[in-house]
Amino acid sequence: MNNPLFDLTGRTALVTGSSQGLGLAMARGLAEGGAAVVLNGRDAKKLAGAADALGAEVAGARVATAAFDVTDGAAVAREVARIESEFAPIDILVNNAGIQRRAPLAEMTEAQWREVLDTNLTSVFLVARAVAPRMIARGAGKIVNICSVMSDVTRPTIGNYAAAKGGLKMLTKAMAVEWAKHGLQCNGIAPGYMVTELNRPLIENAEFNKWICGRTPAGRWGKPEELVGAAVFLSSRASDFVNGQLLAVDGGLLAAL
Ligand code: GCO
Repeated sequence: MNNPLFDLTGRTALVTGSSQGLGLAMARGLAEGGAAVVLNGRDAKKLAGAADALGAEVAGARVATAAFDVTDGAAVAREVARIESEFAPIDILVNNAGIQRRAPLAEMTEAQWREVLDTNLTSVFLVARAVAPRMIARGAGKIVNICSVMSDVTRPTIGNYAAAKGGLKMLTKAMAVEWAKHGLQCNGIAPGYMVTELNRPLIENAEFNKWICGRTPAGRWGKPEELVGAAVFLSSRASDFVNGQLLAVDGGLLAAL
């Protein structure tokens, strides 16, 4: 018997950056948990394909798509209003959209810096600023920010990404301390090294792959679906008194020297 604390039936989740990878895996998990899901990405065709696949995989799933650029404040405001009027009020917001532009800091271009900070950090402010007032008016809402182990540690060539994810850890706490009194719970998930398109160059690099499998106590890369448990927990009534926390799903990486 499933514990009703984790039941998402009747709730609607918007997951940004969910046409593939971690976002799509979490959207699929939330749908399996009973939520209606709105997939987001910039490519409407890719989104439609992901929505069709998810609808075929999860019996009875309610799936919609919203193609917009999470770094475009006007588009974000317009699309959030459309989702709420045409589909359903957003009960769960998973801010997952993220990119990598790897380069040594001393050689990093301004564009590489700004693109990563805009997509991985500023976008979360823009989307939450559009969604949170509506959740506040309803006296309830769940915001789950996909941070990273790079919110706390880093390695060479990802200084822009680490700065953004470090900032996202603190933005998550800022949301919690301002919005908890309105019935919102704002928390983060910190994935470790997961098998995604964004990491394909690393996985295919034998030396880097060996290092990660040695650096991670579980001795392996994580699978996107291994984030679903944390996403369902932080999206459900089971986390109604949890706020401003980061839940690492990293195979023990952050626990190890
Ligand atoms: C890298 C990786 C990392 C991880 C991610 C884990 O270049 O080292 O892309 O950034 O994938 O941060 O959450």
